[in-house]
Amino acid sequence: MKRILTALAITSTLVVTAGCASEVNSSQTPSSSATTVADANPHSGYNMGDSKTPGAEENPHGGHGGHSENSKLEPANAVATLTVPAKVTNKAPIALAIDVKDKEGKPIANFDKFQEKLMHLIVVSDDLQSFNHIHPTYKGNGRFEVQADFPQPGDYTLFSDYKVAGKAEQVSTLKVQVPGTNSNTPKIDLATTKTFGNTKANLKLSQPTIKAGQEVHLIFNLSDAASNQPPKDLQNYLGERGHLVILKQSSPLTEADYIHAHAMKDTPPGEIHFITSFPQPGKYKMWGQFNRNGKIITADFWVDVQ
Ligand SMILES: [Cu+2]
Repeated sequence: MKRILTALAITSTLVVTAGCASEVNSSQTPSSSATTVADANPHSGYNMGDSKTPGAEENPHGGHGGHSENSKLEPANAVATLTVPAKVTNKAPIALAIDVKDKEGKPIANFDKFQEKLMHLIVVSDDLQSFNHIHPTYKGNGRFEVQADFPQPGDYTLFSDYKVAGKAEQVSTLKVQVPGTNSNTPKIDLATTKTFGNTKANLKLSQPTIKAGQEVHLIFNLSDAASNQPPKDLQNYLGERGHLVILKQSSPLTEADYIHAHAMKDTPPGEIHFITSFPQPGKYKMWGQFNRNGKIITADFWVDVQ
C-alpha cells in the first residue's frame, strides 16, 4: 500500500552535503502534515549559464542567455522545504509554501529576480506526463506561496529555481505524493511534429543522433495551425524568445536531471533555437514554452540520447 503522504529527504546524487537533511524539518506549520526536504546543491547538472557544472563535461550547457555571470557567484547553499496541507488531492488546486533557509536554519530574506521572477517552480509528475511552470509569490522572510494543480494521483517532483541575493542561482527539488491510483499508462511519444492548440510545432535537431555530452542545437519551428505560416503574434516570454525545460527520465528525479536552456536571440520568424547538451544517455522530455499574444504555448517532445 502506498502511504498517504510521506516526508522524503532528498539528497543529490552528484554532490553530497552532509547534515542537510537533519536541519530542515523545523519549518512545519501546525496546518501541515508533511514537509519535504530539498537538498541544496546548486548546479547539479543544471544549466543556467555558461558555467561548468561540477563533475560535468566540458560543454557549455543551455546558457547563451546572458547568464554567464552565474558562474562567478558563490553558491548560496540554501535549503528549501515544502509545506503542503494535510490533505493533498488531484481534484483541486493545492496551496504550497516553500521556505528558503540557510544551513543554520535561518530564513533567507533577500532574493534577486532573474527572468523577471524571484522564483520559478517547475512541477512535474515523476512519469513526466504532466508539467507546469508557475511563479510563487514572495511573502517575505524566506517564504514563497503558490497554488499548484496535480492532475493525477501519484508522485511529483518540484524544481524550485531561485537566486539568493548576490549568490549563484540554485535549484532545489521538493517532493509531493498525491494519494490514489493512476491507471494511465505513461506515453513516450518520439514524434517530432505535434499540434498544441492553435500552434503546430516541429522539432529539428542539429544532428541525427544525440550523443551524451555533445552540444546540440534544438530548433522549435512554430507555425499557426490554421494558416501554416509562422505565427505573427509571437512575443517574448519572461524576457526571452522562449524557455526550454528538459528533464531526464529518472527515478528518483533529482537536480541532476534538470536542464533549463535559453533561447538564442535573432533567429528567423517562427523559429526558436536553443543550444544545450544532455549529460547522460537516456530518454529526456523537453517542454518549450512560447508566448502567443499573452497565451503560453507549451510544446513537449521526447528525445533519445545515446
Ligand atoms: Cu519561470
